[in-house]
Amino acid sequence: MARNKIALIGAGMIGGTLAHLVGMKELGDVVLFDIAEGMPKGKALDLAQSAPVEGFDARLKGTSDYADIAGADVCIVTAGVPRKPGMSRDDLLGINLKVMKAVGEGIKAHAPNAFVICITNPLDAMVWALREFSGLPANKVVGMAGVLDSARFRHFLAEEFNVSVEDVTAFVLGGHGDTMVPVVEYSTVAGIPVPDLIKMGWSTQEKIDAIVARTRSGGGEIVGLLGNGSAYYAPASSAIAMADSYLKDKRRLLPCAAFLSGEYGVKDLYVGVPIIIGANGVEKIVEIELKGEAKANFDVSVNAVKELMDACRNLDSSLK
Ligand code: A3D
Repeated sequence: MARNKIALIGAGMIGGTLAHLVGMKELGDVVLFDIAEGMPKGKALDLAQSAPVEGFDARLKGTSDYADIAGADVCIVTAGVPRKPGMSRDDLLGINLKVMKAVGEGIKAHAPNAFVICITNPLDAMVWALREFSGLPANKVVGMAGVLDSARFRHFLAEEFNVSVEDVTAFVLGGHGDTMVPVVEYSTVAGIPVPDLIKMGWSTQEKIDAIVARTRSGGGEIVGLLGNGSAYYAPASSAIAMADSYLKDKRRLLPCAAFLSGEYGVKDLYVGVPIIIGANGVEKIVEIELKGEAKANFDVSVNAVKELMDACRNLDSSLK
């Protein structure tokens, strides 16, 4: 049986980390694509030379030619520019929209059957534009944000409760921005909801509120500390979890930016919701009941995504 082929569009910090993870997990062969000359080839060679030490078999190829992504099963898109201190994700819109156009056309021409995972920010607008430019069906194009934001939430909750991260489940929904919605009621330790844990004296409402706020600004905290660029280890791990669920038809239920056609009362836009990822891509959009503050925050988040989409339309008249 032929190995899976995974094309990484953008071979920067996340792209390189993705390639290493694909190799270490033996998910398939890797094509690292970037407009930068030489760099993707250098990274591919370096990573290939880690294979004998780590004991994985994967072909790794660096390229600046879209023809090399032909027949890819999965494309993970990180092409574009990341944030610098003081920049919001939305500040990236103009530059990264042009990048999405080039990438969408490249995927359309060479890998139209791929499952596409977009990571480029501002995420919800970029994944929407990428789908428009690529013309792929909406079930085959998703955005990675919720898995990462939930992982941040899970990490902070595990620290607070002093339990294994493995036993903490959490959901962060809505757009990937300051308006994202960590849903406390659906976050648990081994099935025990966080509000019950507060009643049990494991934490206080104030501490959980502070964790929610820290989760919302979790990306910015790392941007500030790194001083140059944004997070890449956890974003790469998160996208790999999504690719793995698709390639192995695992049907994992993960929060991702998915195209909504009426679910959650929202039409024709991408926003973070729980979905099931299997062999057909997005197999199901799971509608959970959002109440009170979570619902209000979700609506704010949807409006923020709509504003970004309008900004994209103003910049590129081919977007409807
Ligand atoms: P970086 O290390 O700069 O890598 C981006 C790469 O894209 C560079 O190597 C560029 O040469 C390349 N590139 C630029 N234009 C093109 C093009 N037209 N075609 C192909 N390649 C191109 O950034 P990074 O890897 O740290 O981050 C990549 C993106 O992910 C940024 O937009 C970040 O803001 C975003 N990001 C999103 C999340 C989410 O949770 C959604 C988290 C972290 C980063």
